[in-house]
Amino acid sequence: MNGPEHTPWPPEVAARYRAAGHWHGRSFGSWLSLLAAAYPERTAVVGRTGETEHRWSFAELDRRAHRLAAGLHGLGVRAGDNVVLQLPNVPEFLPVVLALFRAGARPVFALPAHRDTELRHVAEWSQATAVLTVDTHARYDHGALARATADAVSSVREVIVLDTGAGGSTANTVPLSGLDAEPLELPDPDPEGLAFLQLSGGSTGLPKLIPRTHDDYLYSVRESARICGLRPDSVYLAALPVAHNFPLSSPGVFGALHAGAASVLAPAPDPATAFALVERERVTVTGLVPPLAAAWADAAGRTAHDLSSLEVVLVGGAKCGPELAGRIGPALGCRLQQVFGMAEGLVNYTRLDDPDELVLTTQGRPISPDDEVRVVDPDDPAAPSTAEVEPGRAGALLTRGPYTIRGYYRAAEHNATTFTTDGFYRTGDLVRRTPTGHLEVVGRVKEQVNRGGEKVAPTEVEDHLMAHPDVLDAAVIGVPDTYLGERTCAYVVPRPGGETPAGSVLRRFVRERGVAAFKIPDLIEIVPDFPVTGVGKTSKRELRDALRARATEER
Ligand code: J2J
Repeated sequence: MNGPEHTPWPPEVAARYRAAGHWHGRSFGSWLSLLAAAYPERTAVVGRTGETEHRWSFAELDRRAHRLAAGLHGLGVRAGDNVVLQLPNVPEFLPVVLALFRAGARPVFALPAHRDTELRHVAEWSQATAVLTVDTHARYDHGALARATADAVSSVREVIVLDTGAGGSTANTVPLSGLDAEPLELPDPDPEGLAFLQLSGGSTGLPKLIPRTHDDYLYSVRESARICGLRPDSVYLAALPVAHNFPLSSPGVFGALHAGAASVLAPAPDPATAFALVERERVTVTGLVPPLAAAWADAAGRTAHDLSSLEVVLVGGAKCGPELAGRIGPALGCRLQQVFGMAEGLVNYTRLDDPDELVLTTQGRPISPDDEVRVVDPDDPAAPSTAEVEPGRAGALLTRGPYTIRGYYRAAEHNATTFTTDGFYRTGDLVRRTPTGHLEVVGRVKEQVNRGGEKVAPTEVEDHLMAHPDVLDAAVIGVPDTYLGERTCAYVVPRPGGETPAGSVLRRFVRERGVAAFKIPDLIEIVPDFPVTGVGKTSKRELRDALRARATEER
């Protein structure tokens, strides 16, 4: 844990982004105040907390965010504090996040799937002073998880829990409902300062923290709302976990707020739950990962629900191939918009007026004319931004621009290899660029498995497996899967002379170490040695390449 919290853009570049009108010099708090003044009576958020249905107007959201900011301040939450946030799709998510922004505190966006190891890691890395969570969600006691995190990480002073009536541990925690106080005049945070920390999908070990500023993020939110055609009478359905960058900002709940539109928070993304909400709330736009889009397309033909309000469905997070892309629009009676984004910044969208050919075969083009994109030599992990491949050839995607970070949070060493010396972010994605500037994602150069949008870092899972006393070595790779696109396969070499652990034992072992369920290997192959000849003393990376080649050959 070293290096700066956030690597600012060089002053002359920042000046250019301001002059171009990308950065408005406005904080999230003052943005919300403007929205509340412009659309006081319009519905901002609809959702359910336990058995209670909420429908809050912009004015009500603003009021709640003000009162909660004062309550957080009263509890000792101060400007510059990091607060780990783990909330499912409940309406409180929005006032909580906006209140933290107003208090100058920075939410660290954990996902509901995260467990002990992830929460502890992000709390430690961010030196969080509080954890804010829900009592119980999907039968899991998040209050207990947050309390355990606080007990393990000495910087965490408070655990704040949203009571949904679902029960769970609340000992030594503060109820969120108690943080309701008369609004205070709090200093407006610096718009060019850190607003929040997103979690990276991660390719080496545990997630990195992504520092985003008010100015840079709000630029991407405004432009996303425009590119996705949001209007005050749009209705956005947050089907995916709302803390993720995609449903948060592409165009997401923030894009909807910016447009004066309503956000409906779905407790789960399955067709039965989501279709009922689409019908009841007349949802016009949503965002899905490819496996969900496929499930929705299949279910649409059988449903009795009226989906006719749907205008646009965004699909991204993982590659949506032309076959699936071609089915979505006709099945759901709407326009498909592909989105290829990343929490580090760059977001690409196909445009609503793009020809079908581009919408079906590409993942879109960048939001901003000032997004700089380079497609460089994929075989050189240290390729400079000048090492561009010939036009139309596939290469590694590098990018910099007005909403792409210049460095991860306190990660100087990692930053030295993940960013070029001239400030380009090495996305790790393999892309081809069309003459129109659209990008087609054709693969990856980074070590990551993309399980239908959920990102798994092989080294992280290997480390968990190797913590088992009977495991000598482990290598995790992605193998093709019709539903998820990819799933994880762990090759495990048992320790000589020890027991040979069964796959089910190892899966339970990894689960009990406290990791998000999507990281538990889908397949485990116990092998006497790595089934690779000609690979002697070699790097894990080469080993994984060889295993992947073999797995592909065997199919
Ligand atoms: C192929 N790979 C894709 C796509 C993301 C909008 C949408 C998604 C994310 C996201 C996001 C892909 N085709 N259409 O933040 O704002 C893979 C790439 C990328 C990584 C980023 C948003 N869309 N990917 O998925 O930070 O490998 O963000 O680098 O979770 O997902 O993952 P993440």
